[in-house]
Amino acid sequence: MNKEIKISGNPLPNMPWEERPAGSSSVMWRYSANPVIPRDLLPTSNSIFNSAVVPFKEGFAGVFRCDDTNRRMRLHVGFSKDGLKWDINPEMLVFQCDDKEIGEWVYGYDPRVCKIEDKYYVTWCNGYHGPTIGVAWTEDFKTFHQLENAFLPYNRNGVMFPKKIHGNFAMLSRPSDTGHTAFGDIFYSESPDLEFWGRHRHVMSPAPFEVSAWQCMKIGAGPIPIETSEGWLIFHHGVLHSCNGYVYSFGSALLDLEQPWKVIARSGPYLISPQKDYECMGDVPNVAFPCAALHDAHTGRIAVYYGCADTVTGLAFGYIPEIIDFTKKTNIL
Ligand code: BMA
Repeated sequence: MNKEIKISGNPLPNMPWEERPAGSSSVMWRYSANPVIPRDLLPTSNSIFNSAVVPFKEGFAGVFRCDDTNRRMRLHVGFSKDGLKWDINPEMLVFQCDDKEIGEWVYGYDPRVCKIEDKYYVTWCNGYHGPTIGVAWTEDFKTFHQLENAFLPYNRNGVMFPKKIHGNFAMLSRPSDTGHTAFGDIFYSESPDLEFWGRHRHVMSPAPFEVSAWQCMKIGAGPIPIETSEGWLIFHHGVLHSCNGYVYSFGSALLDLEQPWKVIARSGPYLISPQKDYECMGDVPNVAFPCAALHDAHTGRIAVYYGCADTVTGLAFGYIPEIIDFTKKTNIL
């Protein structure tokens, strides 16, 4: 492990962890007891996937995508002592909102949770005349205050940075169309107040097919970026359009610390692609879709939570310095 890389964040000795299996040389490896969250953890859940977790108090809290047995896409709050066994509230999350029109619930999916100073910000794909980015904050995971949607429809995969950049809140997003979008680049935006967003900058396009096919059709940011001395480490999903449909894998990239729309390096190979039964079989086969990560700044350990086949939630482990080395060594820029 490269000891010179500095990783910001607190020590997190109680995060979920398993060492790399003997004989494996993979940069990231799966939790041996995957899936960590089954589809039917709630009596009313069809599937629980593409969800967000953060350290909270002595343990962990999260906002989970739970599609119910009407197949309505909803968000639920959950808590865990160890990040593995989750207690998810059977009642859906209801946001408080001063503006009736914005606060009217239509659907919500693919949440991210980002801690900035003393608040936890939730961003999610929010139904408002099509998908756009909903934004809310909480301090206690009980009351959630919904703000204005960040962007016009259509947009998805809104991922905030864990600190202000140039004094502004910052977010990655992926402008799209009404659904199952066949294109998509990652963009960067800033806001002084979480209401007005601007200074939009282009970050990354899909890769050329002959260079890195797993990310050649569309891409989107996943977990909250991690600040390191080598740049912001991000994990992004990428999509390949096969003769049998879309295949979702994920890889990594490093963004400039001061100008995060500038990409320093981007992995050619994927880190995780759908290969296990629970990633290849389910409501949407062949999907590995990361939305959150826990990391221990002291040891460099990281645990990525990813949706599997739009049905269950999996965990994959790695060491941040090794992932950074991999990103640089396989850089396709
Ligand atoms: C994307 C989103 C994700 C989903 C993926 C695969 O467009 O809808 O929620 O995991 O498709 O179905």
